[in-house]
Amino acid sequence: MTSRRIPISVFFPCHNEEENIESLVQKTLEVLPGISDDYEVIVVNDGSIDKTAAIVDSLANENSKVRLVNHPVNQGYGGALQSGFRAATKEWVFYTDGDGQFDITELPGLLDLVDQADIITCYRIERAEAGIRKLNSWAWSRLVNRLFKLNIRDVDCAFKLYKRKSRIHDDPKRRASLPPPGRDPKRRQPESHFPSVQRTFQVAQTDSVW
Ligand SMILES: Nc1nc2c(ncn2[C@@H]2O[C@H](COP(=O)(O)OP(=O)(O)OP(=O)(O)O)[C@@H](O)[C@H]2O)c(=O)[nH]1
Ligand SMILES: [Mg+2]
Repeated sequence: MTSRRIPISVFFPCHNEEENIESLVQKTLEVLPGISDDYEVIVVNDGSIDKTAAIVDSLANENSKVRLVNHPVNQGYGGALQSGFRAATKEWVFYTDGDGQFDITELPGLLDLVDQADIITCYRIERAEAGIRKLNSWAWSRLVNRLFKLNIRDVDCAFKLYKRKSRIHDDPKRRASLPPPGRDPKRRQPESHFPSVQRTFQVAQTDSVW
């Protein structure tokens, strides 16, 4: 694994996650010092009617690296993501779901790719979904990929790392060192370079165990 360290904001969209959020934040605070000297953990509480906000408030009082962004009224998952991105202040921004469905200890593995990509988006090796959810998910991914001329294997995977300012294509030396477009059979390598977003972003995909 890389010894690369990055400034990073980690955020979690949360709606009624009183049973999960404390352990997720604590686990994250154990993981982040291993990959960063400059980090923050943001919880976006999206109009929860349980104790999510109170729990995060008390975590924030104990640790200045923890912040609560509060939506008094539910704005939905997309609204919570927007708030998380707006609140994040570090060079790299990572988010995953506040229910702890994904394993935050897999985050350090993504750092292998930060020198080659602006967006590192994971895909689930095993999906626990079945039936209509699986079909919905498949159709949604096809639609998004078709509309935006992308080739993202698992659009819905909530385990993503973004570089705040993506300018690596402006740097000819870095561009020259990147592997050629196309599928790369090795995991944790850029899988493809997407023509429609290539001017702005370099996208890499890697696995995440669910
Ligand atoms: N901001 C926001 N987040 C929500 C809302 N509903 C759920 N969430 C959060 O979004 C994340 C994903 O929601 P889930 O209900 O786990 O959805 P899912 O992962 O597709 O479904 P499960 O398989 O049941 O876990 C969790 O972190 C929730 O707290 C909402 O209305 N607003
Ligand atoms: Mg979930």
